[in-house]
Amino acid sequence: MKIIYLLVSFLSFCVSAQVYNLPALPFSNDAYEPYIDGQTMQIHHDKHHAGYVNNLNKAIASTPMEKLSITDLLMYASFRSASVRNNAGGHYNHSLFWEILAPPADQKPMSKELENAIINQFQSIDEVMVAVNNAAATRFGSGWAWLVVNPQGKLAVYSTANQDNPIMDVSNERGIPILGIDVWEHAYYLKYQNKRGDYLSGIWSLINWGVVSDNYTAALNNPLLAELEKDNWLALKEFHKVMAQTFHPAEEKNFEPLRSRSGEMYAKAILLKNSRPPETVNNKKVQDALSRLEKQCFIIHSTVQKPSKKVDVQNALLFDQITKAHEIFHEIQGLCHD
Ligand code: MN3
Repeated sequence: MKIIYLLVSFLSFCVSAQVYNLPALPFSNDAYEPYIDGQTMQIHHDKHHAGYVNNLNKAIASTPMEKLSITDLLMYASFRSASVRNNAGGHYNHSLFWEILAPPADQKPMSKELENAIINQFQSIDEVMVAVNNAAATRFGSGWAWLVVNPQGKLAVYSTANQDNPIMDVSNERGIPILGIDVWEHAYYLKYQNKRGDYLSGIWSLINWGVVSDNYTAALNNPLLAELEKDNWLALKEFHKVMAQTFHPAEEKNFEPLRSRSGEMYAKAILLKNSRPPETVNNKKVQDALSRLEKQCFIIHSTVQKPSKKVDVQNALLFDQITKAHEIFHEIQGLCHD
């Protein structure tokens, strides 16, 4: 009995204490030389990546985020704390980076499927490497350069700052990364110092195109691509933020956020009405709901601006009005996810 109790408490300790784990490097630290030195690999993996994993676990501990997948944490990064955004990104990005690197003798060749796609879009393998290197070389400060599959199923090259990546809604360009190059100084400084270009020339000798090819096939078949397409409506997200930050306090009888931001909410409703929805949801039903939402936000803003001696009565009216706006908003969201 005691053993079972100990076992259960040990297991629950493991589950709650460590949601994400540091993946082991597939090769020894010095297997990546001369392109990346052993000490850099060791510090990069054992210290930097481990730090992202530990801080991510701390940031989500005892919150509903413990139950979300890493892609959920990334996709809605704009709604998360800086700590979740940076550390979930850091963990995801480095996990991908270790997967695609291998000493030349351990690499597998590129698939025909990926080769054809690259030649179709970039003319040659060399050209895609030039495009990624340009993105990496011109990234100011710390960040990443990416080869992604975008929501249209095409290859694209992007770069993002810090530990952001194209799965995140904070990135204007969305897609599933299949190759990522770390251009933080911690990735190369010991050996290359300020010569980012030399690091970028060397790193291609370590890219395992076989793994990148597997990532390409997996990305094309990943349902996340369709989610990214629908999620790529920035005006809807901008409106969602104001709505969430005014409606939820109002539900708790705090009308101050709504009273001070009704003008901003109305302005964002106008921008949303005039924005271009993703192709798959650009239909009459959605357009009609957008018009109703704009009118409803105008009504709310007019109520806020009216002088009123009976604040309780006006708050009750405002609550009815924002509840209606909130319903129309969710109707639009629902139409997006049918
Ligand atoms: Mn790094």
